[in-house]
Amino acid sequence: MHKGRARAFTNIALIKYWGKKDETLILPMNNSLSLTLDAFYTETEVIFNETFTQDTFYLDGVLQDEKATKKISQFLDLVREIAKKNLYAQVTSENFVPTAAGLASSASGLAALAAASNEALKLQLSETDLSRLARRGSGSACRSIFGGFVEWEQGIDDHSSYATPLSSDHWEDDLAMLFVLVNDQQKDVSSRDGMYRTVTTSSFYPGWLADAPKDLATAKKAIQEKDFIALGEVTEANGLKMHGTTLAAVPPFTYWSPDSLKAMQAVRKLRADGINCYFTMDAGPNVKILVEKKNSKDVKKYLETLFDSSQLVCAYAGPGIEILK
Ligand code: FM0
Repeated sequence: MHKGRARAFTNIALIKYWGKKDETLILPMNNSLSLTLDAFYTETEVIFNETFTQDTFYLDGVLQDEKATKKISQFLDLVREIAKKNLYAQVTSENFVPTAAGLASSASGLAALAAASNEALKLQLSETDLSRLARRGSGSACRSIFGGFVEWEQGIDDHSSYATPLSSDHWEDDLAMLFVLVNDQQKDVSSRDGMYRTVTTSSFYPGWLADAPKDLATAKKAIQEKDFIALGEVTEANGLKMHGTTLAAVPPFTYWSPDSLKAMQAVRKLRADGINCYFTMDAGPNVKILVEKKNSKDVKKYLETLFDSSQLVCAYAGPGIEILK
């Protein structure tokens, strides 16, 4: 029996990954940049055993169906290939997210599974190797191997596409990200399907691609200079551009709900009142607000006048993967 356990934290992109140039290897169309956060994480245990006759996957105590297990199995196939061992596994994952957040994260999940597999089979993969491996499970997972600010270099092949931590003199410790958890009845288009539809059909996609490298350079410069306004402005602008591409997809779609717009409006109002904060969104209706730690209480206080306090979660910068005993 070979057993490993690991924890990985979720990350939120400030410069988004949106579109693949290789669907199988999960190579992105552009570099992205994220902040790893402490508030949401996944703990995963993986056991490889000679006696197992198939892969099984438990998530939050519930045995998963064929479809959910298949994604895990395909990822484990990569691990088995590296290990040169043909053993089935039992994967047990727990997502630590606030109840009903709708934030079950593939980034923290696949990063934790990569790290737990490495431990179980004593593969001795470096963090860069783990980032490459996690990427094959879910693109954004390659960034969750590391803490703080992280850049995913798109690369041109499997070997050259991986994430690295950005040196920032610990500036991320002065920052916070406030989550506005928006309940929405509507079923989201998954990020995987959404970005595929956008790349293949949206006439706005070339505009996104033209701007992404400039936005990335602006964000990296802002981090170097600890310029919060510059980082916030480019984060908000880049997120809006990503969401703009979905409107021209065929068929068109949007991740925004009325409450997402309400949260965006609140951010603009706070800024007008002199509190610097900026929003971003991913493949769902939740809104994430980047703010300096010193202002996070004021932002939360104002949002509490508009949303239920159970919908608001304040996160700070988080660490990279952790091996659990
Ligand atoms: O995180 O198809 O990693 O940069 O969150 O599994 O590779 O779930 F929605 C925007 C994440 C996309 C932006 O995509 O896709 C970001 C997004 P996969 P992911």
